[in-house]
Amino acid sequence: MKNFKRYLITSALPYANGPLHIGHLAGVYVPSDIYTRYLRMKGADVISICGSDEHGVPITLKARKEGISPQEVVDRYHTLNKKAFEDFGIAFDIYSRTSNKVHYDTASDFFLKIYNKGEFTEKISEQYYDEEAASFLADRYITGTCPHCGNENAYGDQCEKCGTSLSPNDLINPRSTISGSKPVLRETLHWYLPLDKYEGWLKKWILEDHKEWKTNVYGQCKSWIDQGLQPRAVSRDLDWGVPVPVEGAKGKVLYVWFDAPIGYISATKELTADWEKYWKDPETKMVHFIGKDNIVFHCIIFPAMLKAEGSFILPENVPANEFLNLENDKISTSRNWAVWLHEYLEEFPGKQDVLRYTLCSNAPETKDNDFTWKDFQARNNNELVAILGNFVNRTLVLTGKYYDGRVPERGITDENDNSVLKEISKIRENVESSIETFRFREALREAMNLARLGNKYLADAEPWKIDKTDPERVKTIMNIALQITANLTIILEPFLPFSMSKLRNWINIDLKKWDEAGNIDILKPGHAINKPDLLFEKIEDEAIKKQISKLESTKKVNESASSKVMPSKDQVTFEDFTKVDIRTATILEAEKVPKTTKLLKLKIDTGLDIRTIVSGIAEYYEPETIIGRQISIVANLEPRKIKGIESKGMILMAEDKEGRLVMVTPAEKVSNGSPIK
Ligand code: B3M
Ligand code: ZN
Repeated sequence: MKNFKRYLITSALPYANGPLHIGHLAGVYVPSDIYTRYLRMKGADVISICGSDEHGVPITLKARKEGISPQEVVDRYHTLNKKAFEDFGIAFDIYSRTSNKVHYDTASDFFLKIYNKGEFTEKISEQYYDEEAASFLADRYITGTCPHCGNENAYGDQCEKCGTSLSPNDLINPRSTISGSKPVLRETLHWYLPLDKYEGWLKKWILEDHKEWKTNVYGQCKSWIDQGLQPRAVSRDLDWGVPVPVEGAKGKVLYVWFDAPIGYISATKELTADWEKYWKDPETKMVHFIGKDNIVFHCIIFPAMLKAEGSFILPENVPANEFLNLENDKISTSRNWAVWLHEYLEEFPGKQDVLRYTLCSNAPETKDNDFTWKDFQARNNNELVAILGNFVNRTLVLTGKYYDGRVPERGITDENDNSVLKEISKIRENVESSIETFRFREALREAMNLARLGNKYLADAEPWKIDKTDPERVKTIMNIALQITANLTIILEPFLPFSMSKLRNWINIDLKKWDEAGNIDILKPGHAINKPDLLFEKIEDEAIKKQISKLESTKKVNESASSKVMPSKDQVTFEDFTKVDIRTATILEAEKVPKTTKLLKLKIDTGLDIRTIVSGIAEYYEPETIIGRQISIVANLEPRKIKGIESKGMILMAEDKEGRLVMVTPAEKVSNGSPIK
């Protein structure tokens, strides 16, 4: 394996159009944070870069929906997400944003460099245009039917149902997202990155030179390349974004997927004047952490951009994860189906590590996975509390009790002690090899195995039973338990930084270098430790129920929102309204109209007269059950003959979304003929 001088870690820039959720965390930010913390503990020269992606249609659509400016949208979510990342302990060196001046300059320069080399092709093409809104319809501004799976709400850039990436012209029955109208085609000029030209190079670089990439990543790249690469437009007709920096490009901005990855470069510039060594020296290892929907952009398009520009290094690896679902349903911002990070932090204060632990244990590394609150509770109660917390607590409490908080000497060790000591000395390699290959769940499992081992060691040795009879033996046991504890503070630090910092305080040591893991003499005899507290607390059913019922109510809200409500009718004047004579009446008699299934013949007291009305409610009401019922009628409707019976007026019924009819009855009894107005 090549040795690198330094590391540049990037994490996908989240769109600043909504809050962060557990899907983002499990897919991208928890893994990138573990990796970064590990490298820092190795003493590596490493920087971790992230920031808000503040351009693109997702932002302007959100602004339109809320009736505020795009800048207001990005300001709101940039602030919210930056703080949530900090509070959650995601240790970026910088969390920047793509509306910064340095980013505008960097992205423009990048474009110009490629432009001046003559690498872009310019092309006039016909694109969809919304005449009502006077706007071209790029990406998500257009929806229609997916030609692959028939989903009627596919976007112009992607079908979220089947995951296919699309262009607006692929859509069947395209509609404007802005006005709902049918778009027309109009000519427009754009700049294209000729990916076809890079196909041979990409094929070699990825399919031959990077066979070590994760199978899901490699597979997606291969399928893209095998299908043949097409030139990709890098500009859009939009008014939100980095303006295309050439003459004659008024009203055109860089495509968000052109400017966003350059955001990694701008953020590095903002972080350090020495940014070039991270981006231009081939001895830097660049790793992109992303979710699976970003693979093509980071493995094909951005590398082609970097190659076209010519002075930058390429990523060494792109460890993309699959998706995390929530309680068996796809996480969705628009359906509010998510566990939002900022809410979690409020509702589970001090429990960042529990979520980090659950998301890493269950990370969607090779396939989509499911987050459930029950699993979250079980991971906390059965693993963090019962194994790690229990072991650490016993060790520290007994050390306090037996030795007044001083680390005892390790005396003669028996066979079992020796095998435990041997396990400790192997721990670093085990965890490290998994982290280096981006298998973080496995790494965490290995690290937790040391806590498991410690827990079992104490339970088997039962020092509390022999502290009077064999104090020398107990010293040895406790010394070993303490060395395990000290090792845990190293190997669990990347995963559980909040808890390990507490634990270091209790055992009174500073953060150790990663390479100290495996050392069986970290704590010297006589070293004083502090009084411990509980490392983890049990999470009760109550707290879990609360979260589940929160999701249940979201589900209800979604169901009623998705049920079709009749579109509103055209306006009428008040005068028109007063022409309709609506009043109360009482049913005196009711019988089925022979040879029909739907009709009832009703005799009605309208206060004005007794009359007959034929009504299509037989499927919903048995005649004998409605006699005496007070109802509302339209009294001045032109009489009609129905099945030979003259019907004078109409009974008012509410029709629900299933088409069921329900009588409209005054809430309290009133005299017949009372006008309804
Ligand atoms: N904003 C897309 C996303 O959140 C995107 C990533 C940009 S990384 C340069 O899926
Ligand atoms: Zn589809």
